[in-house]
Amino acid sequence: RPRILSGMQPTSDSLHLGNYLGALTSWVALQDDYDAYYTVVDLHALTVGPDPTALRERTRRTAAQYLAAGVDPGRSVLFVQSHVPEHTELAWVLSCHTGFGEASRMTQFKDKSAKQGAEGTTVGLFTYPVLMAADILLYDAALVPVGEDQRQHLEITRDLAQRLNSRFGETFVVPESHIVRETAKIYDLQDPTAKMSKSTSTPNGLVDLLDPPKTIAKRIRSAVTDTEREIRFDREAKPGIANLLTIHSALSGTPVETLVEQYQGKGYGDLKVDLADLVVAFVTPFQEKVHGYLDDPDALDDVLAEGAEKARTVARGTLARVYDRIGLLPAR
Ligand code: AQP
Repeated sequence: RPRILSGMQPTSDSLHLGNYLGALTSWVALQDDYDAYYTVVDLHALTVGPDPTALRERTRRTAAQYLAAGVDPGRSVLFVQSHVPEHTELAWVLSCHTGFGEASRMTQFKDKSAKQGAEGTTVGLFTYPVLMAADILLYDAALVPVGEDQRQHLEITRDLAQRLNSRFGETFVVPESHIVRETAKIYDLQDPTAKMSKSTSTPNGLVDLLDPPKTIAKRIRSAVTDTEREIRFDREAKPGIANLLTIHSALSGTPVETLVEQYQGKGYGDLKVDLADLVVAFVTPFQEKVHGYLDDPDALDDVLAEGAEKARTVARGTLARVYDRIGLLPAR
């Protein structure tokens, strides 16, 4: 079976609906047909300067949310990035093949560093995409299920793989991104032209999966829409309604066109109330499962230890291959 890899940063107590619909649902769907590796990328999270206690807690919480969403450790390898030191070792090698200008052009770096200013921006944030490339290339992943915002980082990963392959002979599998068009970008409820984001959304724009259901319902009911009355899918003219229809369709499994027909003659309020019910019906059992996993941290840590063991076996093999190709003297 071809391999896939993906990960999320433990930078928040809860994943949001964008993380879930943009990436996590694909992870769950793909684990039958692929040899899947899913990781909590705690080393990436260091780029935001987290509080140590919060980071440790959020790492477990993120893993618990993968499990609650349906990532099955019997079929997929679930691990924490820092448990596999080969990620940072390969990242160093790749950084020596990444152009300074090339890394400077990454839009996520440009956006985040613009907000933080030159003094607040770390070298870690700058080399973030190189570490991400290492995460992927270490597992010979053929496919990487992510949301639209990661497309550019996937491109640089492919460029690096091809660059080293042409310099040193076949060394890496060149990965493809797997971006589901419909849910590639879930938007902020208060600003439906901006992506829903852990770090930049205002609280009311965000649907955190672990928020109290009442809060979630209220946020959906007060989502920004437009001054018309007609429910139709038009991303340009009606981004708020398009976002609500997208979320509804992804959670209910009803195609957007069918929803539009069903809501003919009804108002925005009807759509919002139904969607709030739908999201609450999803998050309620989800939250119960997450708390079940968090109530038994030993069992959770066992799952992660087993995953790290399996991941390291693959990672060691790839790193040895790379070190050999690039001419590092093997240690006796
Ligand atoms: N709004 C979104 N719609 C669809 N997919 C999304 N993803 C993130 N936001 C949306 C996808 O979720 C995964 C999380 O990756 P990450 O932890 O590296 O976070 P991120 O991409 O940086 O986005 P976040 O979670 O909102 O954090 P911020 O914006 O604070 O950095 C990825 O597959 C991503 O594409």
